[in-house]
Amino acid sequence: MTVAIVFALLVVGSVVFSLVSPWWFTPLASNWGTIDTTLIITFMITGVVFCALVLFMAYSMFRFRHREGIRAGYEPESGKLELWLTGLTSVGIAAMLAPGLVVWKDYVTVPPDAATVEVMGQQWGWAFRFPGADGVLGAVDPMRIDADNPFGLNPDDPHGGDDVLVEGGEVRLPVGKPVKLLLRSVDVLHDFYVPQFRAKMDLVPGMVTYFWFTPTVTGNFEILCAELCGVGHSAMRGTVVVVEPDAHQPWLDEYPTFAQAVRDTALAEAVRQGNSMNQ
Ligand SMILES: [Cu+2]
Repeated sequence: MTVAIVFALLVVGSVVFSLVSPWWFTPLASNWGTIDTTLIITFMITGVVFCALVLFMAYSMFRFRHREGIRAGYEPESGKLELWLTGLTSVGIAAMLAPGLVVWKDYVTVPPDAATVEVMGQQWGWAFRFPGADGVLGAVDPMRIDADNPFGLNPDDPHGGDDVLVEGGEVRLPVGKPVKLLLRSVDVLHDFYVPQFRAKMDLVPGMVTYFWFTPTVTGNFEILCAELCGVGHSAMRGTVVVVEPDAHQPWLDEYPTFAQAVRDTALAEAVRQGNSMNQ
């Protein structure tokens, strides 16, 4: 009897907690409201099933509690009950999965006008590459990655020279413009996640993954790595700053293109050699 009351109170407490809890989704800042909808549908269905099952257990504990002289009947099979339970479970599972299929189709269908930005993850930070004036990202090769060429760009590819390299963990994106993020990892599995955008995707060494979204709110949003990637995992953070469209290009212009970065490196080397000759 006591356990039955505890079970019933557990249900009441869970429902009350869900209704008054201050912990809920962060405010949405992208087009992916449908992802919230699918999560809420799942939350509702699992919540109703949780309440029904636990209340049923409480009822059974009370209704069929031990009483002198009463023996339990043994009924291992009930075709009718199994049919009902199988049917209801199937409907519940389908109701949880079907909306996700619709949203997933949108998630993997990139709008043709989406801008392309590359995100590069490595233990434990983020870097970004914009395709530059030609709109095409230059070819890369992991074997070329070194201190002077952190993105591993192939200097022979004419598309790479105007690529804009953004290091330092902060990237700015224009509000209202769809963007396709191409994700690659230098070392291990990472996962690019901005909670307010809802969208996320793994970075897998050896391949380029992607997802797209449209930022809908200006402001600063924290990038988290959502894949345990080593001792510095929790420090693998960055910032997406969503700005008005006019403010984006001036910001991008502050960063060097690959051609400039190469020239700067060569210049630095020349200066260094010149200094040592003067000494
Ligand atoms: Cu990581």
